[in-house]
Amino acid sequence: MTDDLSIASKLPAKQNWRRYFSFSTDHKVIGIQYIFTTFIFFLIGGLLAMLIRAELLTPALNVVDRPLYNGLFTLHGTVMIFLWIIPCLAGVANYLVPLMIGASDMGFPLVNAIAFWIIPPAGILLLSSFFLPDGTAQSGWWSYPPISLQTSSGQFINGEFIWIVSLVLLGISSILGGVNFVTTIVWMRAPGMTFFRMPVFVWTVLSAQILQLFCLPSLTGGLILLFFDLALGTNFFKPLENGDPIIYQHLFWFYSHPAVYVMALPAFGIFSEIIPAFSRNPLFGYRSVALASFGIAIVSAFVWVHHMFASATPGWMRLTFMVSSMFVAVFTGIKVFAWTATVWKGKLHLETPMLFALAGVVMFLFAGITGVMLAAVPFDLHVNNTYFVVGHFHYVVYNTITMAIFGALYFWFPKITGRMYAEGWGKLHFWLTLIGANLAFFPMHPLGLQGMVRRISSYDGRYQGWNIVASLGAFVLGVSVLPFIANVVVSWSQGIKATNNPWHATGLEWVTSSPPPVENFEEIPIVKRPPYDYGDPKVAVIEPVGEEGS
Ligand code: HEM
Ligand SMILES: [Cu+2]
Repeated sequence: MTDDLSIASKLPAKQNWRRYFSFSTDHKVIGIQYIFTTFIFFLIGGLLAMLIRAELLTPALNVVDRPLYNGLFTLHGTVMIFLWIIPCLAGVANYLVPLMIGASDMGFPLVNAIAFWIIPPAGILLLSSFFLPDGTAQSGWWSYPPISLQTSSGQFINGEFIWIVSLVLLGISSILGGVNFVTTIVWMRAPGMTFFRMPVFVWTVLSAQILQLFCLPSLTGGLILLFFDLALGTNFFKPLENGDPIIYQHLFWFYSHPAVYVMALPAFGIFSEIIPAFSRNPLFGYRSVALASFGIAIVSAFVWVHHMFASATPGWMRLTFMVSSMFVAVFTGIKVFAWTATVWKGKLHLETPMLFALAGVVMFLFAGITGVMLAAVPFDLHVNNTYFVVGHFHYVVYNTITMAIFGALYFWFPKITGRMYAEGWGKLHFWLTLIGANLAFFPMHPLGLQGMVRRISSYDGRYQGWNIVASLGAFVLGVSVLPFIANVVVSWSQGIKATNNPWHATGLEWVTSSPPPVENFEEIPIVKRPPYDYGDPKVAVIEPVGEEGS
């Protein structure tokens, strides 16, 4: 394999770990800052989950007290969604999008840095509420009024106040990021990089970020009104004062359902890059997969009421949103079909990124089936607020999206660090994750069907069997990150040097050096053909400046 190209002759900036702790406007540094920071929050969110699972190992309340248990699940959910998955994928996209479209950086590098630097203080602020005398917010990650507006003593709730402020800050960060991604993808593509020559990952980021820009203001607006009710004595959502708490649910889910696809679309993009590379086969149905991203984004903006079937929703609304929700399956089905067809005709190489991607797709299928079940109103009314729902969404957020993130981190590790990771440790990480995740989250489905309600710290003894399995699985998941951390730390400093394109993958990021130089490419490449058509991007995609127009 000789991947050395003249285009990559510019040496990467001196590898100095200190720059990752400084204020930089290089999208690659910012991407790594995002990934590193959010991974710390992932570990913290995971620690909260371990405490939850320790409490649920036995039916009685014996590890924490009730208010603390409420705080644990509230902050676990909030941290995992708003400080792990959404910003971590923003970090992966930050690193990759400019490279993939042949740009030297993001459109607004300074805004990019500001969007990142909002996250650490917002996260620390949120977690600091554990040290308040009356504890953290306790009303779950939705923060529904009127519960979020009450304490046992009826006083002003500091934890809830902090929760709202940090969520608004994180929302501002996401909006800044969204503006930047959309601008960059629309305006900064290299000459010849038409929309239908972009890698599918870029399509998924574009659709996810447009969706985010469209929907996030609704949540931010809702949170500000909630803040007014909490701190300034207004009555928007207080039922006893003629307010309407259901309006909050609409404002909340108008963003928070699409948020699932802000997270899932880039994960689908990652699958669409990894699976062809390790099948040595172009992605089947590129155009359909690319366009299905927009299909998913559009449909998922109109399904939010499926979270409110049990909130005294009128019949016509239930019916409409049941039907629209099922449409999501059409577009995700297109993608699953394309990945299957790519693997079907391909020559499989089962290295760690591919294992994570394949397992992620299979478990997404399972999550999709339980999702369609939940979209059916009669079924949803039956299992609403039970562990069936918790099981369903952890198959999405962990077994699909977190798996995709790990796949991405292994896949682009050589590009990011210039070194190979250790395959054995990667496989160990994969198997521990696969076993742990299924042990932890599968049992939640039978538990929910049997009637175990979510957000309870003690439960009826007949539920204990499956709960022991789930807790053991959670502890396996806790251990599973250790080989990953060891692998990253050791391989980053001592791994075998990586070539420009160790996986024979397509896409402009594999044409430049590993790691890429400061402005990504020696000169901005001119794109002649879509990379997914060919096995070797350096031959197919790039032609030197001056030969355009043939
Ligand atoms: C280490 C692996 C994880 C374990 C063992 C775990 C476990 C749990 C459990 C047992 C609950 C239910 C608590 C209750 O209702 O009393 C829960 C809730 C939740 N989890 Fe996880 N989880 C994990 C990872 C994740 C990840 C990666 C996400 C990403 C988004 C996530 C998001 C949530 C959310 C949103 C809730 C709902 C919180 C609420 O009810 O307000 N979890 N988790
Ligand atoms: Cu939803």
